[in-house]
Order: sequence, then structure tokens, then C-alpha cells
Amino acid sequence: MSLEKILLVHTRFEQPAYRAADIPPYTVPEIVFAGRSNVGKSSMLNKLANQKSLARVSSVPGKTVSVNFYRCDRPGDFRLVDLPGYGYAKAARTDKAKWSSLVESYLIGRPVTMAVQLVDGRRPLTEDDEHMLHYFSEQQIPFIIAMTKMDKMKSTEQAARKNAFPAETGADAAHIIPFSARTGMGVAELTAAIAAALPDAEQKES
Ligand SMILES: Nc1nc2c(ncn2[C@@H]2O[C@H](COP(=O)(O)OP(=O)(O)OP(=O)(O)O)[C@@H](O)[C@H]2O)c(=O)[nH]1
Ligand SMILES: [Mg+2]
Repeated sequence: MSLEKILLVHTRFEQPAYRAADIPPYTVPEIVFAGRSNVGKSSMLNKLANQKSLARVSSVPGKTVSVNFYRCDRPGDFRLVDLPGYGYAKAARTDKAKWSSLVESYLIGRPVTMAVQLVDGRRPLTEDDEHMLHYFSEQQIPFIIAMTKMDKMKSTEQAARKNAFPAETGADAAHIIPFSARTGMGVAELTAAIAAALPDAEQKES
């Protein structure tokens, strides 16, 4: 079986962190998932791990307020880290401040292996999305941009958005992956990108 098919199937929920003090020490490579609230982070994790309810999916934005750590211990040993979604317009200012302080506590100085920045494929980047990408570049954290909810577009619109995205994001087309948690579009590509980023992933296949 190919590494891409088995890479994430043994993922389990490890722990949430609601406060900086709950963030576990860095011990294994970490792949981080970032993006606006409701963009599809939890749905993506479930789809990648091929598990229906690994991460809680909600149609109500702004529910997840913790950094959630998922652990995959074979093949290899690494974490998938689901950051709380940002940009929820109705969030109270105190909640926004909490978000920043928790996410900063996690990210600052963390040697993240790769970031997956989720962006709604139908829309241009928000200022917050740009801040995240800027941060990853500055910290030299390799990143992939995943265009989510591609199934909501007809194929002509999908093609147009795919063409527009490199210019809109300033990212190389090779680092942009159109994705759908509904249809499975992009699952193989994203899993392959994660496998390639992990140290020694290939060797640990057996
Ligand atoms: N059509 C479609 N809907 C999706 C897709 N991914 C997620 N959704 C829907 O979008 C809503 C939000 O999905 P979540 O996965 O909970 O989003 P999230 O980014 O984890 O949101 P927060 O936890 O609030 O940050 C849910 O109603 C999902 O069913 C997709 O690929 N296609
Ligand atoms: Mg979520």
C-alpha cells in the first residue's frame, strides 16, 4: 500500500490546549492547520484520517477555542495541530485577544515542520490569512495553501479560481492544493505533501 494511503489513518485525538500552560512540549514533528473559522479545518482532518468524527465539525463558526493536538504514531510519530479558527466577526474582543495570545503562545519559537493554510477556494484571502502566511514565510515554515470547499463550485469556476490563486496569494502553484472534504479532491496531494515534509517518512513505511 502506498504511504499516502496509510499515513494518517492511525491519527487519534491527543489533547486540547485552552491555555498556554496546557500546550504540550515539542517532542515530535508537527503539521499545523490554520484558517478562518468555518473554512473546513476539522472536516479536512477527518477526511485526511478517513475518520468521521475525529475532529468536531460544526456549522456554527467560532466554536473551537482550543489548539487541538492529534497524534499519529505509525508510521513515524508526529502531530497534526488544529489551530482555533480566526476571523469570526461576531466574536467578542476579549475572545479575539484570547485567540491571539493562545496561538502566539503555541507558534512562537515552535519548530513547526509544515503549515497547511486553509482558504475558502471561492474567496480572496482575508487580512488575517495574509498575516498567517506572512508569519509562516518569516519563520521559514514551509506552507501549503489548501483551497477548501471546491465542491461548491462548478468546474468552470473551479478552473478560474485555480488559475487566479497563485496571483492572489503570491504562492507558487505547486504549493496550492484544491481540496474538498465532500468529494475527496486533493486528499492524495495533501497527504503526499505532508509525507514529503516529515523527516524519514519514507523509511518508516515498513
Ligand atoms: N460543501 C462543503 N462543505 C464543507 C467542506 N468542508 C467543511 N464544510 C462545512 O463547513 C462547515 C465548517 O466546517 P468545519 O470543518 O467545522 O470548519 P472549521 O474550520 O474546523 O471551523 P472552526 O472549528 O470554527 O474553526 C461545516 O458545516 C462543514 O460541513 C467541504 O469541503 N465542502
Ligand atoms: Mg474546527
